[in-house]
Amino acid sequence: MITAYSANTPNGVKVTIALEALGLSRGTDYTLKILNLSEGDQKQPDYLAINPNGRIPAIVDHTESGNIRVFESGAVLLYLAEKFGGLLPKDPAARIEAISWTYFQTGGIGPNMGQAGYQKRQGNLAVFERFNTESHRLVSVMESVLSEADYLVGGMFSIADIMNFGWLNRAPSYMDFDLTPYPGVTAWLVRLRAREDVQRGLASFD
Ligand SMILES: N[C@@H](CCC(=O)N[C@@H](CS)C(=O)NCC(=O)O)C(=O)O
Repeated sequence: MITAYSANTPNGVKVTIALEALGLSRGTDYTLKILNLSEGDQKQPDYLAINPNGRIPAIVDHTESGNIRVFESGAVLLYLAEKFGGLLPKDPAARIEAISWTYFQTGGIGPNMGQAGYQKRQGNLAVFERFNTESHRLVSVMESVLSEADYLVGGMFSIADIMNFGWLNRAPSYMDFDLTPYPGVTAWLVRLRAREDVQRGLASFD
């Protein structure tokens, strides 16, 4: 049994989409605990014992030999993919490519889009522009792949897609990100949104 700690945010939806895509059922295979971020649930001592960084998502795997905590969305998805045997290509080169796109998201897309949206709302337009420009550069890197492929890696839906989908799906509303120059990324978003596991993962927070 897995307990997932999350919220309806670009990082939070990754874990519920992954759990659903791996065929796990809410209530039977996993429990979802939704944290109220504006109330500061993520900074409470009981949650800091699960994620010392005080952010969502995180999971606890209640195994026979004890509880295993996993924090940082990339680590969570990698753990789930390895444990349940899906969402990662078997071929070693494609597997590490999927992990590379996972780091690409946590080191690039996430921080830059997060800052762009925040600075826009604060009215710091020069700072927004800096993060917006870098976000566009990063999405153009995704476009270079997705203009010729349905998924980021190995012709299959993987953790690489889920990691980046969380942010790309929200970017237009979160930071007024214009997807028009990226038809491959736009088609990939449409493809992913049409999947039932993605829909179930997104609906977990309704
Ligand atoms: N690098 C982290 C980022 C996690 C993160 O920033 N989560 C946000 C929600 S999208 C959060 O918990 N914010 C609340 C806070 O910072 O107190 C990951 O990929 O898990």
